[in-house]
Amino acid sequence: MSQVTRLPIRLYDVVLANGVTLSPFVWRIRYALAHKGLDYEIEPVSFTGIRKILGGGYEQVPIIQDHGRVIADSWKIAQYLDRTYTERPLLFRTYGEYVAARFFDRWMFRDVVPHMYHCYVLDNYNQALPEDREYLRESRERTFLGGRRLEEVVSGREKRLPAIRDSLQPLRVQLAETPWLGGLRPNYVDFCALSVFLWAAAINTLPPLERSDSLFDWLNRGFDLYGGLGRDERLHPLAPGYPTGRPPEHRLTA
Ligand SMILES: N[C@@H](CCC(=O)N[C@@H](CS)C(=O)NCC(=O)O)C(=O)O
Repeated sequence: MSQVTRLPIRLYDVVLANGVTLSPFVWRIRYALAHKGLDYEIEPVSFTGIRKILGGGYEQVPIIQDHGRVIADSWKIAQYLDRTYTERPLLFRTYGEYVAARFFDRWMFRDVVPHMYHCYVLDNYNQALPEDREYLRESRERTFLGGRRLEEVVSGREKRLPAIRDSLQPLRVQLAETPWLGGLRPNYVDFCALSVFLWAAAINTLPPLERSDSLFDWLNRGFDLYGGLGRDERLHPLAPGYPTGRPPEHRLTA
């Protein structure tokens, strides 16, 4: 498809009251689009608004609209982008790379994200668009939290953070060996993992990491990718007193 005539892709994105991207699934698609060098415009939507867009029938973001085609689900979108824009850098250079990314994602969404979620679900609620709050409380308490109140679920979270930090050890060990989870360059595994931290940075009022965490070397490089895709002044620190929105000072003075 010619670059000259191509219209920007529309990316439907659930945002917080401050306009920041919330969903880790949307963050990874923002990385995917940037990796492929595709222009996109964000169409902000509320949680309660998802069912009203595109004629109804959609319940989750990300959704993209590209030349009249509508694609929902981050994995389907990533595959669509590779299939459609074959001349652009691939997200999955082999089928094995796709499978490895899916495997990695399954690990993170089983062994890491739910524990983080149980620390930040109230922060999410407090920072959601006003029209989403009632829906978020009701749906989360009923479907994800076994009927428990958000306040009850997050209670004592500071005591749970050390175990969450420990669960990230496979990332640290790998990143001591290779600069990226994708090896010598970032790939979709990096995008998926960085997106989990961007989700945490979007909402946390209690940073999950410690300033000394070796993960920051990779996180900082990852947030700086594509002109600083992960740098937004509205993001919260991931370690106490260590802003996410700005590149670290040593990089500014380098
Ligand atoms: N498997 C989907 C998951 C997408 C997903 O869970 N999206 C959430 C936001 S993080 C959503 O839109 N939820 C709408 C709702 O709960 O009403 C994907 O990879 O895109």
